Amino acid sequence: ELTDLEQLSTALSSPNGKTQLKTLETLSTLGSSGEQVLMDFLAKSDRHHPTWPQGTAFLKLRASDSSVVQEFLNREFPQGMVPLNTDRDIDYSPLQDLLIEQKWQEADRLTLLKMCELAGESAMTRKWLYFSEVNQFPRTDLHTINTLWLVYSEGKFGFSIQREIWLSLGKNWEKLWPKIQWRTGKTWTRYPGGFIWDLTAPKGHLPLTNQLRGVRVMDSLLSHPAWTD
Ligand code: UYC
Repeated sequence: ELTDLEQLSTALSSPNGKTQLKTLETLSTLGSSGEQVLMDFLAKSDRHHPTWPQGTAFLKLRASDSSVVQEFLNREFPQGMVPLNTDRDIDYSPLQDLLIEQKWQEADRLTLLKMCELAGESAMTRKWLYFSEVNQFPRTDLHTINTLWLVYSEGKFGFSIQREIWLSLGKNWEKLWPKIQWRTGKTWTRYPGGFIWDLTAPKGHLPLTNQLRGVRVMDSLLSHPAWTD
């Protein structure tokens, strides 16, 4: 007969995201025995390919005041759950820090700056991107940025999520905007105050890509080969 904790431990690997989220929430209310299950879950997880339940478990453990938990996190995951792989020597640790702290608006701005850094010096001065620069982004770095957003947002935010929604709408931008709440009726959502800067936002709401100069940058991001191999 399985104990309740064993059942919860098994449910962490459920194929159903809602079940996983509920289980993570339940475990985080059970004190040290729940924390032990969450630590075991992280300890046996694939560190090279973290997914959002690991990120959520990490965030729940991080909020604990237990020194056992804090020592475990400092020892095993001193920088967070996401390996910061880069082909262009970019430091994504400030972005990981902001996302761990759930500072969504600052993380959104830093995401653009890091992509400008990725594009090169002229983009860093310009502070916005050409679609031709986005096309040349290394897959590695786009994966790192996307995984950071996914893992710390319960799987809600990131370019790959926006891409899935966009594909499900037949690549129709006019259908995408209301779906991710970037437009309501005829009204564009105003930056920054109109956007929702927390996890109550609809799936795919963040990160933002300004549409002032058209859809080509967003098209390059969502069509990038990073998402198909
Ligand atoms: N803004 O409306 N946006 C800005 C968005 C549009 C505009 C920044 C997103 C529509 C101007 C970000 C949407 C539009 C500025 C975003 C949105 C418009 C600005 C700051 C929903 C008018 C001042 C970073 C699609 C009808 C800056 C940056 C400037 C800024 C994001 C106007 C992140 C997702 C078509 C005038 N908007 N933007 O990129 O360049 O500047 O003058 O998308």
